[in-house]
Amino acid sequence: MTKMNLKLLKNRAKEEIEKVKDLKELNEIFNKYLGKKEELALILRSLERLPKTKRMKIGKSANELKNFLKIEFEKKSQEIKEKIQKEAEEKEWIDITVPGEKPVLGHLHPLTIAKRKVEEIFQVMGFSIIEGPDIETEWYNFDALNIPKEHPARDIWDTFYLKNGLLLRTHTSPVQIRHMEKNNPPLRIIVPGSVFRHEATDPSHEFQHYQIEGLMVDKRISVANLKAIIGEFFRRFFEKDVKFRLKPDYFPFTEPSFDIGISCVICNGKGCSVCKKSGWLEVAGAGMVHPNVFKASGLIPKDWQGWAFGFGLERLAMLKYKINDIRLFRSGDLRFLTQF
Ligand code: FA5
Repeated sequence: MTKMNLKLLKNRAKEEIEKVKDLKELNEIFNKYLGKKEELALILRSLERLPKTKRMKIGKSANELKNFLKIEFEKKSQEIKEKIQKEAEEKEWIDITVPGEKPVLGHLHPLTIAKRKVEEIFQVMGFSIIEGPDIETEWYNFDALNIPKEHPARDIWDTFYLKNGLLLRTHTSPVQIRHMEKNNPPLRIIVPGSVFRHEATDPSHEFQHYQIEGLMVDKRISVANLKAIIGEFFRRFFEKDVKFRLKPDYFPFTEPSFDIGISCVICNGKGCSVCKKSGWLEVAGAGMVHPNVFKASGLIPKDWQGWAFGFGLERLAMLKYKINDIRLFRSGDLRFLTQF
């Protein structure tokens, strides 16, 4: 073994280390040169057989080479690791100044917004919110409301009958009876809920819509109370003074009965396509609770007076948001829904 051999070994190792591309390859070369049974180890072990002076000289050079190679391997290993990290950083680079993409969030349906507004207004005026079943008996939907079998009013409130004799309620008025059966006056309730009708659809009619029933019962309740509450409700719902009127109408469960109309909020009562040029829009039925309704609920008619109303929630929302076709509410059309 000569110094010359060590120099050749050093150059060969240097060259190979330089060419290395990854840590696996580097590890293989490390073992090749510095492994226990490999070239340099063998050289160091063979020194024992050399004369002392030569052994010292060659031994020193071999140890220097060993240290040199260790440093070279370490340098190369560091270089490869930095390269890997740099490449990863370049790949995963994030520009934290780029504006973020907003997640698409849903929002409340316009009918829910309107319903909550109505509920809030009546709650502030001391009304409780009561619910009743969508599937009703004929008794609650008709008979108890003074609409016996063969009464012509059953035709205008025709509905969907289930096979078991039950039906989908046509209005929220059955909840008047259900509530009065279980609660003694004085009463002040509103009843929001779905109702169903066997009816063709058009821009202002759906076969399913929401109603808000109102009921107030006490000792001395009159149409004046009805007018005052409704006037206050309109003012708060439309956030402006709204002209409204009670027009005589007929409902079997109220006497006298009215149609509640408001001055068209779209044309300010001048007459437009929405109000069919009349300047008025019918939004609810109402009246003084009929004695037969008290009787059917188990109350003595001469002891109590009360009024009731039934608003169409869609009609209210159409007027508030200036929507000209009721069918848009359940169309699922996002162009419509995202406006709210
Ligand atoms: C009734 O349903 C009565 N129960 C209202 C009532 C309650 C009267 C208490 C007296 C005392 P009517 O069928 O007119 O009445 O409906 C009431 C309101 O619901 C209407 O003024 C209208 O705003 C709305 N409405 C009625 N039919 C439809 C329909 N097909 N599509 C959308 N809204 C409707």
